[in-house]
Amino acid sequence: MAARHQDDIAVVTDKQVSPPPPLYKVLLLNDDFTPMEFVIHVLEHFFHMAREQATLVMLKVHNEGSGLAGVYPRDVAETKVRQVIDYARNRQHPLQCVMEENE
Ligand code: TYC
Repeated sequence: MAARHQDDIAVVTDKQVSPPPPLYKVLLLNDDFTPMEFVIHVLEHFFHMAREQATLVMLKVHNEGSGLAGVYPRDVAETKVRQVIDYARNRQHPLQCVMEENE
């Protein structure tokens, strides 16, 4: 940030206006083996959904193949994806979680 001094007053001459950082959708993908109750638990625990909303999202994934868990800056989205996959694998569930840029 550039500044000039006029009579001891700092003046910002070229304010940088940055575009907002890109956001990323975190999606859950359907599979034939992960229990529905486990998916609801993941949506409650990692995405802070109420049970009713978590149930609707789980059913959307089950019926349509994918569903939106949340929208976050890149680093948060990456962490969510890793946490969900680690959590599922540690419990022998094949649940898949992916991220894609929110256009
Ligand atoms: N299709 C799974 C079943 O019938 C349920 C399921 C829902 C799995 C959502 C994954 O992301 C998922 N048990």
